[in-house]
Amino acid sequence: MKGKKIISLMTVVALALAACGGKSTPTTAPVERSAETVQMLQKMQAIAASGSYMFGHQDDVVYGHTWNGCIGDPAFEGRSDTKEVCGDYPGIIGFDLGRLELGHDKNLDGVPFDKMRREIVAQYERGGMTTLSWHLDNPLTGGDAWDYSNTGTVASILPGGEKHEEFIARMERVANFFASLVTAEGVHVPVLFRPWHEHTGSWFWWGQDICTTEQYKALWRMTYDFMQSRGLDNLLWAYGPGAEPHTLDQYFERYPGDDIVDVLGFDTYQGNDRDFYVQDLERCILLVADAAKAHGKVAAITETGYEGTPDAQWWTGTLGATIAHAAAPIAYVLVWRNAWDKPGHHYGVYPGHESEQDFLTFSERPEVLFASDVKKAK
Ligand code: BMA
Repeated sequence: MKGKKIISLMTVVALALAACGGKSTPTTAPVERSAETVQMLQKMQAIAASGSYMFGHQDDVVYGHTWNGCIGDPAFEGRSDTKEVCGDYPGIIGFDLGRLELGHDKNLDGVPFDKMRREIVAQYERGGMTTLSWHLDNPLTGGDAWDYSNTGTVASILPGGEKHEEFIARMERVANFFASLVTAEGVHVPVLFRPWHEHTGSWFWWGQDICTTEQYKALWRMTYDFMQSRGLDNLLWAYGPGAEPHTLDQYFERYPGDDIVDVLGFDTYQGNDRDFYVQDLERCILLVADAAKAHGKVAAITETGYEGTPDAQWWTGTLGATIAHAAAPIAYVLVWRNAWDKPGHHYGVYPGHESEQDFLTFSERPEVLFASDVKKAK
């Protein structure tokens, strides 16, 4: 689809108005980021520059290995597997927006969006940060995010595509959620949005072999322009490929542009081969740090982990040691979720896990930041 025109701001605004009824505000004026959003980015820059990094955990406060805080039981309010081990919440917490775009009240993992909103505000109020991923269903086939059966999916939601208007309505729901992230004092809570992730692999419908470079870039641009058109002043943006790129050219092959990206990340997981992971994690850290330096962005490990963490020394011996050895500025490392309903599908720590002591040691390292450390960071 080379040469296909990117959607204009005016078209987006017109479509957004047509789909209105939500809480975000259509605007044609350039959106200025709120002071809090600018501060969040500056804090990430400062953390990375100081040689520290935030510990991050997906879904940390909504459920844990043995509990589900999504059933409305007040007994689970404030719980966190991380806090139960080390006494503090992660510096950055991740949540996933998948199915918000469909108007569902819960995401693909059963997390109610009302609960997610409250937890995003609570994380902000305790001084921590939030990042949001989006495992969204396939808008053409109706399958899930992993349904890459139709290589026309991305084209179908771009301007001119058969699903474009429907997709605009889906983005509207996401924009309304962003607009609803407000404290009791009226502060718009800033969040780091990380859409269209792991696109250098081919397991999502927006992946490498499923759409063209031009389509992928247009997808990003359309998403960004739409959120701008809704007047959102609380968004930072993360570009997060997988571990596939080995060179800066490969890393930036589908990069949508410096003007719409703040954080450069990558996702990689440990499998059976520890040595491979250690080498590859370090290689990716160095690559993303180079990329960030060259483009004036913040680097991060946007997702990692070792499913089940079957290694009692993993936190200091593998993760912490590799980050220390790379000695490159990164703002955070985020490990994936501790699913309460999938035995063995956990990446964080929890009381009683074999790596509990080691996590405690890791958490006590001055460079590893939790929510109260982030609150104090300048
Ligand atoms: C995956 C797994 C899935 C989950 C998805 C979105 O990596 O954890 O179980 O549905 O992320 O959170």
